[in-house]
Amino acid sequence: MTCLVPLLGDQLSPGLAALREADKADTIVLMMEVAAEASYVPHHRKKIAFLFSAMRHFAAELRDAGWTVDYVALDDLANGQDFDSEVVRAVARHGATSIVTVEAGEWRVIDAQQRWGALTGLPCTILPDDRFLFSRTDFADWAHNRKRLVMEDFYRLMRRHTGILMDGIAPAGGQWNFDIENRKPPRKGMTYPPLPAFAPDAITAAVLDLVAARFGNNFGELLPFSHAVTRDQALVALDDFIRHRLPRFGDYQDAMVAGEDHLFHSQLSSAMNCGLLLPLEVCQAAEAAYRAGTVPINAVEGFIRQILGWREYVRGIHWIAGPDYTARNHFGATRDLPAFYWTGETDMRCLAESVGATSRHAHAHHIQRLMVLGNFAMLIGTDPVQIHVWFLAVYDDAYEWVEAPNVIGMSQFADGGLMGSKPYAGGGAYINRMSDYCGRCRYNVKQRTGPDACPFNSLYWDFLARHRDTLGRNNRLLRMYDGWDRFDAAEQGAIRAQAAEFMAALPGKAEGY
Ligand code: FAD
Ligand code: DLZ
Ligand code: SF4
Repeated sequence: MTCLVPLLGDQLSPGLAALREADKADTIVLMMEVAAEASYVPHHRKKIAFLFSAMRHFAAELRDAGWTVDYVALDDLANGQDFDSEVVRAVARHGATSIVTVEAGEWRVIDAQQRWGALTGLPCTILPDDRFLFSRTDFADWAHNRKRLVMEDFYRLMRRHTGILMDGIAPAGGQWNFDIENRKPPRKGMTYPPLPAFAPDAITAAVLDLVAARFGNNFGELLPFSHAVTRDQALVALDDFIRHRLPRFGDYQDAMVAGEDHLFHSQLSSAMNCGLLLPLEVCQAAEAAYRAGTVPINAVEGFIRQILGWREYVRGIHWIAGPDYTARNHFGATRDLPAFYWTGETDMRCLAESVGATSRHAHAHHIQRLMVLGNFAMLIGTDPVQIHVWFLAVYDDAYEWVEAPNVIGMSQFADGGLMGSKPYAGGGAYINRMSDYCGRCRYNVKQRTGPDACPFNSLYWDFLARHRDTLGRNNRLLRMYDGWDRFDAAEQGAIRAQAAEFMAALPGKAEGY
């Protein structure tokens, strides 16, 4: 009896359900680098390198722990280059009699997993992915019959459910949420602790060569490469964050600073999303620092809310929304994604800085993603599928379960409000308040109209005016519509003309995308 355990690129956890249930003596773990996954969207080169290197290191660690691992590399001559053909080939190679796998984080890949039984004629068990803190079914039960899915309600449930940051039945620090103390703008002259850097070893060096040769034309800078690619390195990165950045995480959570790509963020999403770190241990490490008195409550609560609250919430939304979620288009938006999302060639400094960070690191922090890149795409009426593909391709932490709700739901409001109660639309004033971008921008953030006016300003008002039919009765937007109504007709006309002129001059799609 031989059991085949196909293990996917984002399942790099020693305690994965399929490994827990398996017997080393009669199990073959199958890991597959396949072109179909490396190219279903045009991934950033650093994302591919990160994942392949992490996969290869994980395979080596499994072997050291006594597992038999069959690792199919991308350039293996017989590689069929998709999951289905590799599973079929491995079954024949090893004379497997059953298949056990853990449910993937994307509908597309779950479809494949559901085919493996019929394709091979073997019993195929698909286990739930229990590395999360709330199961798919528990989330569906929570969501059932609720009029609105409010993240804050879910988050409080999760605090009680896990006991994290709880003093008995009361929230630690006497409050559930310390957001009011967070969101400070960046201070001039502030310094930011450097990130730990992990020098590529021989395994990573081979992957970097492979990616340079095979994906040379993909978006993004491959070098320098200093990602944590093993669990041990990811634990070092976690410890470094808790010591050096978590204490000020809350205060400057929403800040943006030119040339500073990390600020006080953890940069742990890529390690968590591929399984090198588990969300529970990350929350526990943060809580331990708070209990030891080295981290203030506003920081630790803000950080834990992102993981215990947002991360679990978006995953739940992804599963209840179903496979058609990424096709939603509440505003009927059709514009092509402007080429500068791939090239960074724009004189809007906020966008150029955010695309630049993305290109350098396959990473950008939350407010760059939400209030610059996502916001701009929504204001100009970008086709949600195109911006979804962009986000899925360019970030090293992007898998559909987490990317799609954030993009289709939170940033584009293309789901009409399943995920959030209002669109995250903002003008230049918000970006100016939270960043130092505007100072050296070619545009004037204070102006709404005229040749130097910040495009975000006219686009913001035009977006509200354009969608008054659908958004005008949203209670959370009434104040914004009051603001619009205070402009006289001439000013409204000038703002809308300015927006129309700007949008007409936007570049089209980047060549090849
Ligand atoms: P920190 O700021 O240090 O936050 C700590 C952790 O909280 C993160 O590592 C992450 O695991 C979690 N977290 C925070 N916010 C969210 C959120 N909204 N959803 C889920 N988890 C969250 N995150 C991804 O992991 N993958 C994505 O593909 C992704 N796409 C996004 C697209 C858009 C348009 C937006 C607005 C947000 C997206 N996010 C995504 C959420 C967030 O931007 C990233 O998790 C965060 O920037 C990762 O950097 P960090 O580890 O330094 O996070
Ligand atoms: C993102 C990605 C890439 C680039 N390549 C692979 C791969 O070659 N093999 C693999 O097992 N997984 C890869 N992944 C991750 C998957 O595309 C997919 O996103 C997740 O497995 C879905 O949960
Ligand atoms: Fe962005 Fe406008 Fe500020 Fe320029 S002025 S950086 S375009 S918000």
